[in-house]
Amino acid sequence: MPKDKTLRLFMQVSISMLCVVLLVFSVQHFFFKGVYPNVSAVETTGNLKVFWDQSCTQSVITIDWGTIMWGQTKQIMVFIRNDGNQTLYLNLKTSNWNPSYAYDSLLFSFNRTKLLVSAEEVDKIILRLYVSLVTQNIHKFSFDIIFEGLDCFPGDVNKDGAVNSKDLIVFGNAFYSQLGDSNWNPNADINGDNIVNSKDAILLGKDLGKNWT
Ligand SMILES: [Ca+2]
Ligand SMILES: [Ca+2]
Repeated sequence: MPKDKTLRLFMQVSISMLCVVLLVFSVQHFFFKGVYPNVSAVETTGNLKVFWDQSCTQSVITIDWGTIMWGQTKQIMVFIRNDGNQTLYLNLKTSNWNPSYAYDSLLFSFNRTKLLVSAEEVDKIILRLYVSLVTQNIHKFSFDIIFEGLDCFPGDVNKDGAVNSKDLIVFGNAFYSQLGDSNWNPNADINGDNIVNSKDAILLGKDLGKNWT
């Protein structure tokens, strides 16, 4: 084969390969542009713990949200466990947004409507991160997720997150009961002296009107 013909063939092959590379790069850039992989640190307080599995063998230390397209929502499933012997109020919040304005365009939420976590209870939570179309100037972000396990109000006798007339009814049913009685309710024994009496009523009264939700 003549030398100039070989050179021409080589040039044609090289240009073709360059075109393929450029095409692949363009397709990737067009279809996969969005916020880049990001990781959230996970913190817990109280007796609350977070795991990847329902058997609670793998603790969640960080959450990698991966690459998310603009206008999409990413969902990640975790499990929480109350390691204590008291019902906790779950307060799930975020902090340390970087850049700070990302907080306004990245919407973090979770699916759990029941905010109380019973002692030793394990429950599934779906965490969601929605990336709005106005985040196109954000290519890198980070934020922390904090699972707070807060103690319930002592006066919240029925453990529904609020201290109100419902607690007064439950408390009334257990009034003057002692440990072992048929109407004994440990939640009504607010001071923990194994009898439900006026001392507990006073403590309940101090919490009346308080509401976690
Ligand atoms: Ca209550
Ligand atoms: Ca008592």
